[in-house]
Amino acid sequence: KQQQQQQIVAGPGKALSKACQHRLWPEIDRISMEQLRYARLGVGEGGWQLFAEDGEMKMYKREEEVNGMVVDPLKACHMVRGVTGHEMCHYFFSPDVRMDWETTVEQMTVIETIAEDTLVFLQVHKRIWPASQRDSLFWSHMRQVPDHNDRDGHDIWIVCNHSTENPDFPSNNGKFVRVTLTVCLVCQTFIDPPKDGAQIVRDNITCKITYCSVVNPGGWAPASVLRAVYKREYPKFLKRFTAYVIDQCKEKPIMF
Ligand code: 18C
Repeated sequence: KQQQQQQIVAGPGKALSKACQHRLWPEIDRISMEQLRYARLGVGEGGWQLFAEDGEMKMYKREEEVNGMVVDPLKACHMVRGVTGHEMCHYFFSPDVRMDWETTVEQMTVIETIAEDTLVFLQVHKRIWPASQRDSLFWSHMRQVPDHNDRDGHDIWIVCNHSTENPDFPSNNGKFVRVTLTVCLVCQTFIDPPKDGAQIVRDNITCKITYCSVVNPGGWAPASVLRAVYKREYPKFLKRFTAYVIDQCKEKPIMF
């Protein structure tokens, strides 16, 4: 219990998530922290292959199949100037802006608000012809975690999305095939201190992001088509999402 509480406390004066009373909390806490550790491992070991690169954005995958279905894990690293980790995670988590940047989603519903930092989403994705249309049902949790390696005391922000079940929204109900997913976005803020103690402006901040994803298509789909979709959609997502956050933040006060 004490160990669990240490993980939940985000930092001095920061409260426990109100989600900690919920039946899903042990799973949410465990998977979010596992994903944080996994994201922080480098790509030097573990058979990661670079498959897309654009400036500082690098995307790696491992080719994996389960029962003949492609489930290639993906890990992407990027440095984004002018925004903080809190800002990146805020826009990734918030349902209010999901449809502004997300291009794989046709319809999004929040089916449960567990707490202000923990929601359950049902999403219907765009159909890729000739495969069946997919949907996904997942909890999404956002958290600030102290970074013990950062002497300046900047926290890490994480959003973790992980598939769940809900009897009111059964899977494979005849209309859609349900994909399962585990996704995390982990962000660290770096500040280049301005000279003479001047105020920190957006030019002084850089955000290091790591995005990890494993999606199981839930039903058979041709491996070559799936890998082509991955190769097109992941770089498109990361470029579009980071550009969106930069644009949203540029005239706003910095949210540390
Ligand atoms: O992480 C991202 N978004 C989050 C918020 O929405 C959340 C969502 C994860 C997406 C899960 C993948 C759903 C696949 C649905 C089908 C693909 C539609 C493509 C439409 C193209 C116009 O965590 C950002 C997600 C970034 C994009 C991921 C693309 C992954 C493709 C996986 C394909 C799996 C099944 C495809 C089925 C049939 C293909 C022949």
